Amino acid sequence: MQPLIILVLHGPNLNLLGQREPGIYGSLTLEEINRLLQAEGQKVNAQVVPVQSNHEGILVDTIHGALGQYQGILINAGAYTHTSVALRDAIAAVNLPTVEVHLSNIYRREEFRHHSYIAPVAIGQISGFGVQSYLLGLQALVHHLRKDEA
Ligand code: CA2
Repeated sequence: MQPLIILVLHGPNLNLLGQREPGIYGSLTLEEINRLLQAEGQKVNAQVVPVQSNHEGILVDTIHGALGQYQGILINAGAYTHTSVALRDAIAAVNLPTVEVHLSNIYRREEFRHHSYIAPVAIGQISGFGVQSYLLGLQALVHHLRKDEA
């Protein structure tokens, strides 16, 4: 089984996890989520490399830099999910298999969160399961990549 390298991208404000709004986003910090993802990755021979930024351009640059370095992308674009054509175009440009995840169920929240610019360029989306959204998203991405390998 070939080792996979997965880029995990966290968008704006997710660095505040565990410190505010635990009712919506849970009580785990981003560091704790990253550690859980790395442990999950180890089980399936995938190295997980997390990056968080509050800046759209840095996220775009990081996606560009992923080409040739990573086999897939797991992304929670945060609020940029609902606003960023630039992130969507970057994902489409690198054409790496990408899974979109959200801690909260974006379809049970305000109307403006119901639309994702990322969804049409992702292989799938998992929303509403807290930290499990990330872990399920990683499993789905690895499963998709291994299927391509076979
Ligand atoms: O549910 C998700 O994962 C979201 O991507 C989170 C974004 C939100 O804009 C999306 O609609 C859904 C917001 C992340 C903000 O994270 C915070 C964490 C702690 C305190 C305040 C914000």
